[in-house]
Amino acid sequence: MTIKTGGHALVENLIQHGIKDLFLIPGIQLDWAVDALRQRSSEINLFIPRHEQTTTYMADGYFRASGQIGAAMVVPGPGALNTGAGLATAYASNSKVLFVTPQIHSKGVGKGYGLLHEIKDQTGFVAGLTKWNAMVDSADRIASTMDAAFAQLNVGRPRPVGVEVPHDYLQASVEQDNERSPEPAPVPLVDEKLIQAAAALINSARFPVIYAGGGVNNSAGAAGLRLLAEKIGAAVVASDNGRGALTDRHPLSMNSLAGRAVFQHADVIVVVGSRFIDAMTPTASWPHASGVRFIYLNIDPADVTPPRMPDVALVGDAAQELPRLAELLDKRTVLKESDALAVKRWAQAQIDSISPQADYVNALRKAMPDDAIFVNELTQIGYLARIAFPVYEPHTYIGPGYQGTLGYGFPVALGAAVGGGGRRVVSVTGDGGFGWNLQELATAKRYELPVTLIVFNDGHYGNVRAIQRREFGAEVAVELSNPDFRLLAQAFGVPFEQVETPDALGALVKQSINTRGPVMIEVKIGIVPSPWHLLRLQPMKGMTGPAAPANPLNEVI
Ligand SMILES: Cc1ncc(C[n+]2csc(CCOP(=O)(O)OP(=O)(O)O)c2C)c(N)n1
Repeated sequence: MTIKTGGHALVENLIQHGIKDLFLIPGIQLDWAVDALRQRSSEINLFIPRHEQTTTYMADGYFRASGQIGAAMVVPGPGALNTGAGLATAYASNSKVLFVTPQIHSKGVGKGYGLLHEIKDQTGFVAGLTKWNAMVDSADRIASTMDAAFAQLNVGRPRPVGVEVPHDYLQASVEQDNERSPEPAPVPLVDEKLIQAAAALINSARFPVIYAGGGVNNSAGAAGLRLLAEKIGAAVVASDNGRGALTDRHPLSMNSLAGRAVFQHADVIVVVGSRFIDAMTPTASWPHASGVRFIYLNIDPADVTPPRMPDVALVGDAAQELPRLAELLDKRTVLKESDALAVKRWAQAQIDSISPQADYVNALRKAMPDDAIFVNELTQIGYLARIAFPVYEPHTYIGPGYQGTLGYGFPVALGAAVGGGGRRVVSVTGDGGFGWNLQELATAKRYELPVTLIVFNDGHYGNVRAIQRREFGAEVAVELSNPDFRLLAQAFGVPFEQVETPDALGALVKQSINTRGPVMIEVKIGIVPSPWHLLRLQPMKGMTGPAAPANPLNEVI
């Protein structure tokens, strides 16, 4: 069969690979692809946000809510550059994002003529933000290059992939590309001897503890994780990306603060699907001290290398390997349920001392059904929410990963709303971070996306201000001139409320759950206490607070 243009070949390929929703901003180099999309509009829905950065953010949110590939397409050069923060966040969060951008004319690439939207080394930019990238080298090879991109998306560690297509290829007539790439090979099983070595280490341990990262959610390893934890009755400590892999209703499921209490007694730590790297220093998240042995299970061989020092390194898929490991373990109860609950209460008491943040987080959790999606941000309530917001199902808690991208939350929430199958998405943000994407109120309204947007307004880049005051005793460059948020929401046709208490916020969020379309809530807030000494397995340098109460496990282990 002859396909008319490269644009048709591209769109045909997206449809063949199951892409049903596409986040797109058009422009001249994409015209032939976009017209092909128009012709196939009953098969692919187009979402057209108001800034190119939102295309990759939405694709990321779409993947995180649905587990399905999120696809984004923009023009080259400045258009592609605009998507950078979204791609970086998707990369840091292990999201399957397909990024497609044209190139300038194939005969001009790399020549520096200054063709429309030309930038030096666009391919280097795409390569730097993806796990795999390719530039289509002839119009007839659009489909096979896209096949290769999908093969990469569907195997190994989930991360964005990028394809560049010179725009003349999209306009050219092309033959059906018969040289199609083969399906990806499944991830091989870990050698049985290594699984046995890991099992022997766990069986001989006095107090093994499990640490679960985003890899467990990504590989649908939740069932295997639960099997492993329940077989030996060991605590499961979740990283930010790993939240929800084991429901927080489970007595053994712990946040990183509770994790401190169990890690202090651990002699074997099983790290599953996590980079396990401290946020600010190039060291492991917990010291490889003498007397503590480590087992790492990760799909990416790079993540079992130094500074981690595995006693046993398993390179494989958590979903495949966790049941194999659980099978070889002796049934026992490492941590009694009553002791696990005592640890959780110990952590909760410290969380509850951070007011009003804890009250806001509690109000949100109470107002949201288990399957609603919470998109966290870098804001005062959001920091505490990393440990204070209980997560009950995989894929219902979204954070920015190690990228810590201010402003990512609202646009990612919009994508999560598209991919979430009608579930409500609650997006919290500071007034500073919201400023990155005010214009996307238009996108929320246009597609009537089920997003409850909560803006905590303290008139400042509050976290930066808090650090400046602590470190330097003075503040600079942190004051904001905000619009009147009520008028802003009205201008976009988005329903708006303003509140000043946790109870009032909870009531509005609850009411919003069954509302159609977006709702915006502004919460007026002042200076609040720092929660930082409570975050992470080991608090960041300089983040001190009141001494923690005695570890309840000291008495019983
Ligand atoms: C892309 C990006 N730019 C800048 C920062 C640095 N940063 C971290 S928090 C913050 C201030 C956030 O202010 P706001 O959104 O108002 O939240 P608040 O702390 O006031 O609650 C800034 C500028 C960042 N993390 N990411």
